[in-house]
Amino acid sequence: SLHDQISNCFVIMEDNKMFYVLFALLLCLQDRIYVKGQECRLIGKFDLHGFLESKNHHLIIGGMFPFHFRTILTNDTSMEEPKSPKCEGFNARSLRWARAMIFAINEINQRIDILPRITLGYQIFDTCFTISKSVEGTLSFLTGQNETHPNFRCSAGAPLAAVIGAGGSALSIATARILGLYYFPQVGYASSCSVLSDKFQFPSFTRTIPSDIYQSKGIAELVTYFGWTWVGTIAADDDYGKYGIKLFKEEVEKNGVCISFSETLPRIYNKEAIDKIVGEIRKSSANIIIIFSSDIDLSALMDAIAETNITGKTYISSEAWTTSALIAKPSNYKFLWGTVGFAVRKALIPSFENFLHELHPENSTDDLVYEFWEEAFNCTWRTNKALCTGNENLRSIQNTYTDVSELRLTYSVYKSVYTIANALHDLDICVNGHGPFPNNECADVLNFEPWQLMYYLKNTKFSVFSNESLKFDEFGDVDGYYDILNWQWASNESLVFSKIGRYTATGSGATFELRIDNSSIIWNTPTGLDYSLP
Ligand code: TCR
Repeated sequence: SLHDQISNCFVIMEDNKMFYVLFALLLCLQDRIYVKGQECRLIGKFDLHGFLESKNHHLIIGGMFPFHFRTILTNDTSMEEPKSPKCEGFNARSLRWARAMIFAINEINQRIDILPRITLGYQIFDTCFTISKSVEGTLSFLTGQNETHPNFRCSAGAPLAAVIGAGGSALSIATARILGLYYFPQVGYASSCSVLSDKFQFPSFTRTIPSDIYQSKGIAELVTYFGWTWVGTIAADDDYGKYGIKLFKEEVEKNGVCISFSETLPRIYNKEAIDKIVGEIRKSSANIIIIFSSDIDLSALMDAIAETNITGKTYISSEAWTTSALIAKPSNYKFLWGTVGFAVRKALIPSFENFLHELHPENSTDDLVYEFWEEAFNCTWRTNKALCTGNENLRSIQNTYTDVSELRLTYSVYKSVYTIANALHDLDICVNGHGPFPNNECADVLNFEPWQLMYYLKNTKFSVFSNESLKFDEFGDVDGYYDILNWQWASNESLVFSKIGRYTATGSGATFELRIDNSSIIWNTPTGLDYSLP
């Protein structure tokens, strides 16, 4: 009975076990509403948006991207059927990331040296930068249908090989807990939180972005290098912000650096909380402020600072906002110039710019591209006022989507696709009798189990654009490589991100190296380095 199942469940309530429990409960629930002789009923509907290309392909790669910034809060009355929330705030940067995934898949399908007999399709979902949507997407991937019932795999088209995503660490953690139960391969392109290296909790997670354990240490070394002893910190209220700042503090406190204030950004917009942080920045004599946050969570604070006259502070940025157009916008320049920040490896991806320009709503299966078009060209498809015609040209505008000057996370997405394709390739070229599985058997590329691909994913090694070779350590992590950038005036109305040094952590953190070219830095105070005790 339901009661027995629930009481059995609680005995094993721990970490991933908790998800087994949740699934058991879902199945219990299914039992409860299942009346013998009648059809199964759906107990809730998903509402997921994204891109799908699955026909005539052998395998599918799943992807998750934050095409929107948030879900719309609704007052839940429990008087009607629950509805999956709608999303708002279009995020053009992540549309570029998703296009990089599609671009890489197309490229691999054309190459004869990787998976020559296999073509890949994709299914991409919008996470709206929320955990709930990421979990919806994960369950959808696993069931192969827009249904909530786990433990079935009834995919209509080609089978799903692996999942890319889910974006922010908090989202990937939720996703990885579910996928981990099945040992289902997941490759993160943006989730840098150090806890994801824990293979006990996240056995099937690997990533192409380095763990923040390196970045936090790097920022701490930077602070020590410049002799700053009095700093403030601001963290996003998620795993990324909280762990990032925690590791940073642990590192600098060893070196006698003092923390003047430590603030947390509100998750949902809240004027009082923002004003309190602004007040703290103004009041404090610390002129160095370290901010660990995604650009999405940080933008409200920056908008609030822009309305004040606070200047003369130097901000140290974590990778997620160092080159973000959401933060690096003209209204913020007067107080953000001089910012010094970490950024992940950058690449030029040949032909990618043209591919971005090929996007058109009429060739797309989802409303997302219509929504993007309306924003990009400031027109609408619905009324007669400023009607979009479809003849608008992406080449005529400059926006976050078309900007290919700083392909960093975009490049990380590209590498995630290549990681999966190379693992699949290795699985495919296995010779029976020499394979890694019992009796030296191989797996069949058209019909393998998730854990079999996991074996290859962990062991794959390959190079990208001949100058970067990629391999994963036992924690599914890559080496840490960061550019250190400084926001400098290019003219009196534009800023450039100028490279002033780099930080590398290799051999799973066995060797570190910080290199800074002091003379190339432009500080936003006349005295520059003079930021010591109050
Ligand atoms: N890691 C963050 C999320 C994140 C992000 C970004 C979000 C990173 N970089 C750029 C938006 C834009 C790095 C996390 O949560 O792990």
